Amino acid sequence: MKLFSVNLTLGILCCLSSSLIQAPAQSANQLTPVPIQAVTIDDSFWSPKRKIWQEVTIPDCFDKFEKDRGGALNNFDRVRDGETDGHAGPPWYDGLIYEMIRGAADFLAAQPDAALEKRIDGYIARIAAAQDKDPDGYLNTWTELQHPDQRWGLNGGNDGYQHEMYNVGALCEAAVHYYQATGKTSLLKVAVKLANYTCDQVGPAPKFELIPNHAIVEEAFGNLYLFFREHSELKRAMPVTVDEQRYLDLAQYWVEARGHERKDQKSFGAYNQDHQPVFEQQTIEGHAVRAALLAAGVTALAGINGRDDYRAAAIRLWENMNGKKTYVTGGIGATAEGEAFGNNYVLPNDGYLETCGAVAAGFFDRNLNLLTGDARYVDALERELYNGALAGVSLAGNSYTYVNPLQAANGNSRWAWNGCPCCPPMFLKLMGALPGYIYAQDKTGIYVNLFVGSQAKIQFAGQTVRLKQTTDYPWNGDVKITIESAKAGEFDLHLRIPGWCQGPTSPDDLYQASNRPLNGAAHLKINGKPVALVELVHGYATLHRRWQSGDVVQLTLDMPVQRVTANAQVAADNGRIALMRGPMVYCFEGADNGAAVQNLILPPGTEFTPEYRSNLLGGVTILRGMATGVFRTGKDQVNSESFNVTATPYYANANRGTCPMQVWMPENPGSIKPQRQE
Ligand code: FUB
Ligand code: ZN
Repeated sequence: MKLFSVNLTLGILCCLSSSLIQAPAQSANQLTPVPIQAVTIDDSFWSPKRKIWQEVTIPDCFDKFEKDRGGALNNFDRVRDGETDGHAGPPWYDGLIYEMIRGAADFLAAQPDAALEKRIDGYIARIAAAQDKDPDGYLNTWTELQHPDQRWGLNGGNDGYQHEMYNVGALCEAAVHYYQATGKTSLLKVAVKLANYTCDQVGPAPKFELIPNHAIVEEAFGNLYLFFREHSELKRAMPVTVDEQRYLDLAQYWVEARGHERKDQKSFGAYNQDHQPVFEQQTIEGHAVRAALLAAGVTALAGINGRDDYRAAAIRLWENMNGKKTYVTGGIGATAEGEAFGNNYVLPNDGYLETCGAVAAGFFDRNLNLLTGDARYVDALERELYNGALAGVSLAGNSYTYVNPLQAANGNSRWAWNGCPCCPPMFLKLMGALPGYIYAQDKTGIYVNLFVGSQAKIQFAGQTVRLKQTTDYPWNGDVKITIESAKAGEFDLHLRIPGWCQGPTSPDDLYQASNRPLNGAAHLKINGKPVALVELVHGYATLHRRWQSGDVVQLTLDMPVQRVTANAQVAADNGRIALMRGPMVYCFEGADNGAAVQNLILPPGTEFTPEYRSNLLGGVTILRGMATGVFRTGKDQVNSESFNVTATPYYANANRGTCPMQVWMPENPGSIKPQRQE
């Protein structure tokens, strides 16, 4: 356990008696999420963005899905009408529509929107009508229209491409989220019919021995199990018998059958995490989205079945991913070939980094925080939320990225639509879920995981605890939490102290801030009186007291501009630094710095000053400082000049046309090949 700071003065000692920061009596335990409906976000950073995503992005994506290549929604109508050809889009289009519904449902849960709900109800009616065409409740429009005799990739089908179990998983997620948002069971009825049919068909022999070609359904079936365990009254309303144990059994089969011979399916190899049994896999391999979603599923299942082999596998995969294969922005999946993880520490700055990868990693992080109660996983989630994933949608909300490199000599560009538009739905799923990620709870306490202005009503120990959080995070590290409980109550309040302000944790960390403060970077007050941060428990400062209505906790996280270096084994970043402030990773764009971005060096000791600009990029804190531009002026002549330069948050890159962009900057001229000055 890491000592954070010791700061005992006389005054502080007095208040320690009533607000003791405790060491844990037991190891970290599993956390329970606080549902979206219990949290209202009111935040200067997130609220305007969430409004754009709800009012612009969701309709934009649905409009584009409706029109794309004959219409993703029309696929359901074609099946309903008995057509036998003409599927629009790839086989995973059904899944992307379901993912859109899940994402939109979470936004609806936070902010009701009658027009959006009506639109989704219309889609659900078309989905249900397509399913009604099949006596078994099978529903996968690509297979039904193009290869009706090749369900599950059998009879010579292509189970690497068909995505049927992926589609089933996305449907189950959407159904549960739509019920939670609206109380409507329409999509749930479709989902259970298809889930039951899948359980009838797939599993250990004599059923078809098959695993999904793309993970998602492992966690989805685990959650469907939990959902019906907690809502047994809904089973009566379902059109088929619900035995939720079957969903859990099949989810576990899908994890445990990987890396083993299956009579009905050839191995997918490492591409689809099928090269070794999951519990033996030491490193995270293959297609990054599949791998992170599988690991998220293994984590979720560990929370349900309590099994150590699941838990250990999840932690092992995360350690490898986070410690050796994740970019400073949170991006994963370095190589375009197979959209895959590269080898340990191979993190080229012009890497692939699909938006879906950052989102999937965020889900994995979040599940591990719930499983272990450890804040380090929220540090990783936060990295995704403010950087790698957030970059995926333009500030206007209607154009998108598929890849998110950290260096683009000719600039990143955003597309209006893509042949594989998988990223916007994944983005909406993560950002839709945000209200439910801010807080968590266990039997004895409440956890403040994210610093987001919000009000929460948390059912805790027989009462409703009301919390109000106010903050200008991520631009400012002041966080105020007011307890607005109806009655006094004794409980722990756990505040995450982010890794970025704790100082280096180990020399092997993938990223370290060279000027990161070791001590005194976080300060606490309760009702105006300083409280010593003696030690952190699993990354949290734990405050135990009998809380009264009106109690105020103030957390101040110092936010110096930090020069971050990568582990020396990351060859791509040797001699380079990245700038961070708080959770935010910065980049240098041509829009501010001219085409000279690749010629800039930031010598050691260069100071950067934060300045908030309300009229830039929707309101951002920029970093201003001096850099040295190094240019070739003749065959062997190199000139250097000092420049005022501006760094902007990475997430906002590629919003001002296409221009060069770079995150990792050299510290000395030896690390670059100077270009000719234009
Ligand atoms: O296979 C479905 C989606 O398409 C994946 O998640 C993305 O990586 C893209 O390949
Ligand atoms: Zn994607």
